Amino acid sequence: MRITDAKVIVTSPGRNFVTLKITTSDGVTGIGDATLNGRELAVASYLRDHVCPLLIGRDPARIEDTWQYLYRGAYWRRGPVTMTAIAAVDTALWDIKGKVAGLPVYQLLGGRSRDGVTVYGHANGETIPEVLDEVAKYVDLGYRAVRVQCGVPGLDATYGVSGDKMFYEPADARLPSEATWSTERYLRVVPELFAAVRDRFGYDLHVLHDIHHRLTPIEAAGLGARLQEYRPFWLEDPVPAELQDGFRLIRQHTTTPIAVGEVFNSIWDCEQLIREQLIDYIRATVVHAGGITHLRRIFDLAALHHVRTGSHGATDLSPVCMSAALHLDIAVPNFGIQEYMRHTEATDEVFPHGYHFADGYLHPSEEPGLGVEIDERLAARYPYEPAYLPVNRLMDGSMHNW
Ligand code: KDG
Ligand code: MG
Repeated sequence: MRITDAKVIVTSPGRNFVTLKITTSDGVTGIGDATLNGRELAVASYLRDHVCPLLIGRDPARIEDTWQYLYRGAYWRRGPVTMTAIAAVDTALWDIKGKVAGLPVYQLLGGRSRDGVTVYGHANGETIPEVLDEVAKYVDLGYRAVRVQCGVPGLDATYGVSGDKMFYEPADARLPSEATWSTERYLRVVPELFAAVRDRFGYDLHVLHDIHHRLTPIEAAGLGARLQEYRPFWLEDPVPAELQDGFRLIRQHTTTPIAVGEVFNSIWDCEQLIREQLIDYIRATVVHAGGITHLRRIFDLAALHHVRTGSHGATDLSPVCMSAALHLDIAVPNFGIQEYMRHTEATDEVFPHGYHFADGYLHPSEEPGLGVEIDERLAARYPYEPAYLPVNRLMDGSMHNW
């Protein structure tokens, strides 16, 4: 069997998605997510212009060899564009392998390690009482874990707080919108938020929070120490993670668990963080960290160092990525939790899939392969729409991290 076609499909059913579809000489098809929010067309071009021509005639069964070919063969290693493109090829090849074997991909990864994949949803609001009402909705839906984000008094817009509660979409403008940030104000409100959540919902619910790269290590250390009594499940992305050493400072001051990795694209972004046990959860994803093959390598390294998984699962990761993530989540020994932001109905129609939510868990599809397809006719009805993530400035106008 040989690869006969590799096609890039860009569609925007409410938001942009890039998908790679590979076809074999036996007529088997596989798909992989290649969406890089706000930079979608760079990956589409990398695939179309530099990867698809190399796939034609290759044996689709040779997943590891193809991964190494694209990684080593590019000469320019790593980076989000390259690794997202490699991920799409890798994911599509796992899909094909599962279909050829007649097995869901998780069976090829060693089979189930658990019955379901614990997921967390996003509860957010401008005010703390609004957040509490949102948490209640998730609890009613059966969620066992909820991320809480609230507006910061005095700031116009805050990361994680949205108008549409169920389908939060941060890439919301044709040019980047500008938000302002005050660490001092933020640090005042978060302990109040946690106190209120624990007061109303007790300690059985897992409560998570995303700092979205905005603090320095010592600020994050202080916040972790303050929140410890409310037992957060994790604090996510406390600081930008280019400087892996920075996390040591956080560790010296708090036992609040730390999660990081949604912007990582290779094992080298987290090698020190994992090896020195500076984090508790690794949030790298199938789509941005080199596919199932490379993410499993990261998860295996993590397992050796008591680090559990907690993959990113925002709306900009397509149902193809979510399907692939669930096959890994159900199989790996060190699974922790999976983020689950629901996609809109239009997105679900373009990407019909077999995974489903029940009682706080997601369950991967039992279909051979990944259990997700793309409806190309429908996809063609939603042309690409330029959309950027916001940028962030301090009160005095300096650029900050969004
Ligand atoms: O594209 C960026 C989003 O996926 C990101 O801002 C969402 O931080 C995020 C999260 O934890 O879901
Ligand atoms: Mg995040």
